[in-house]
Amino acid sequence: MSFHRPILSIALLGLGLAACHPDAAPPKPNIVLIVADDLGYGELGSYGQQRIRTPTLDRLADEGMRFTRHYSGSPVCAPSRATLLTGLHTGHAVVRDNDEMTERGDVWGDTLIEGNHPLPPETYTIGRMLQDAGYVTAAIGKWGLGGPGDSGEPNLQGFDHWYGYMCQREAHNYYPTHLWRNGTRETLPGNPPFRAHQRLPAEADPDDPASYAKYRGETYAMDVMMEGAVAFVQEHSEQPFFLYLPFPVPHVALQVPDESVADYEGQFADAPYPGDRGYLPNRTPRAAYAAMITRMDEGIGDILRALDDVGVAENTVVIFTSDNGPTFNGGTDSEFFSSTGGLRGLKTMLYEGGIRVPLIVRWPGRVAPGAISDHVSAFWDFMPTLADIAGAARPLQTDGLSMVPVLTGDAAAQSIHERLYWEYHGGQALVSGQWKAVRSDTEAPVELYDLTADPTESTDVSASHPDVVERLLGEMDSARTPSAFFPLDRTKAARLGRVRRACGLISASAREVLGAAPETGVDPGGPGAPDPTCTVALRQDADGAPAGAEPSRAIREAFDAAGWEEDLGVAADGAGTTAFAYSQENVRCEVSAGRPASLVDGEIVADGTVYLEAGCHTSD
Ligand SMILES: [Ca+2]
Repeated sequence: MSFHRPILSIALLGLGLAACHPDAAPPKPNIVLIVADDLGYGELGSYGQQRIRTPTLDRLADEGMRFTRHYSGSPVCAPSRATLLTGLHTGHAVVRDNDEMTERGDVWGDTLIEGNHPLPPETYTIGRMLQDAGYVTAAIGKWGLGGPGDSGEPNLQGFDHWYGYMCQREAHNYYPTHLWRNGTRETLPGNPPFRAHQRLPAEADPDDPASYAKYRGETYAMDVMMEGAVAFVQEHSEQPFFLYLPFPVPHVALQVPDESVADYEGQFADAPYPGDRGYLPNRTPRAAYAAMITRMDEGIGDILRALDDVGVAENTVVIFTSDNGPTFNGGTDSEFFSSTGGLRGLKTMLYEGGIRVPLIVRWPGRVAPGAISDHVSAFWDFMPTLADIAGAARPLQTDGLSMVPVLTGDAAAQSIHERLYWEYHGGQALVSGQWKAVRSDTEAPVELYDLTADPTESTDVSASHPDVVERLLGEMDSARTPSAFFPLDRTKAARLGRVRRACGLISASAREVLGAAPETGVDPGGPGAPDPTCTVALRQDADGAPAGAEPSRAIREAFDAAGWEEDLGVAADGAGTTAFAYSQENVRCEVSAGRPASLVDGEIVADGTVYLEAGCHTSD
């Protein structure tokens, strides 16, 4: 606790001991923060798991403190990471949902489109906070808060070193063609490109391992990220470091090297998963899922050994948690594994199973080994907690509370949250004392649960406590600020989504026929401008365009194929360019595209351009 240090120094001076301790402050602790992806509350041995082996993390719990009431930032990946890195809950965070930015084109099919909704420039992150406190910082894993070349890149958001998946969609395949090391795209050896969402062909034998050979490569992303984490520890033992490890497992697709599956094969009744619920087929889905977690556990063992080997383990805080609850698709079986530990709900839900996650903290000499705490905490507490651990300046704006008092055995001094708040995809949840209010939609009735008496949220007691419901509803309202990009109102969100997808149709055509990425812009609208709009623009030298390319024709074909109606009242200008408009339900897109006349009548001159300008908006 940094605020005790001056008092200690004065005491030492008074005893005449200062000369023996010229540097009274101990070296700043290193911090390793490991975040699993979709790992449930009940999926570690120390949290009651019976079928999946996690010996390293169980040892970590024995050597540290285990929390029984820790919450992730969101029931899905990107916003959870945003709350962790910025110390703001989803009522205040910039990123409040996964956002694939569909205005860019076929984001799920075109592998050249990477990245998710980016953190804005100059966001104050944990990484930046610890850089300012003298730490060297690294992030290795799945980022999810920006893409190549935009403001969300990890190196622009407080991390000196970065290695991993920039884009969440890419992380649906653990044998990706590439990972990013800082700003460089690094090819992974032996990983051919394939789609991360496929079904087993009808003619394939589901019991034959060879049927699944095409859903893997030679380089398993988790292995090289683990190696990167170990190397970072080995290379930075002389300076305080922050190693942020948002690992992409056990999120689907179910993919893990054979030798790890072999440790589980035959232990469970297992039926082949043909891929009918998303992601990739797997012959032994239960064994594969368990093996993914155990292999991660082994890799974490390698990192802990590296801390021992370079002699910094005693001065390193190791934290393990998960970004949201276990999932329901891709061949997983959360019921079989009791993945939520009996809690209600799964990933994407604001019930406890979607957001309550394991939290283990090992801090030698400060945290009592084997301790268990029911202190209520959440992802936005990491920023002030790490500030205290590192002796960094406290963040000016945070929804979090430092957990250092409870960690260091001074529970009486620990500040308690008056409330915890989440919003996601139109739903809201608020925990206040024993109560939890939750609703799936702002139009839906509020459900009320007494978490003390009913931790599995089995009985809605809203009818018998209307006063509590009224109070918590008011707190939900005051806990948040509006977000233009992530409106709580589902109708508004749907309108924005439709207009962005409409621009995506145009962008995809432009990419295909012109071979270049257009610039896209989105104005999400707001109180003063209620209609969301988006734009697509591209200008390029004719030399760079495919011969005979006609962007207008390609875009028209795309609209026709998607069942849009052309507005025949918009006339072509007849000068080598065309202007036209298409509508579908409440979305209208206006497009100008083509080549200037000097280019189409005869030859193409070198300084000519092809161009595309388009805009879409809702009209109700
Ligand atoms: Ca996740």
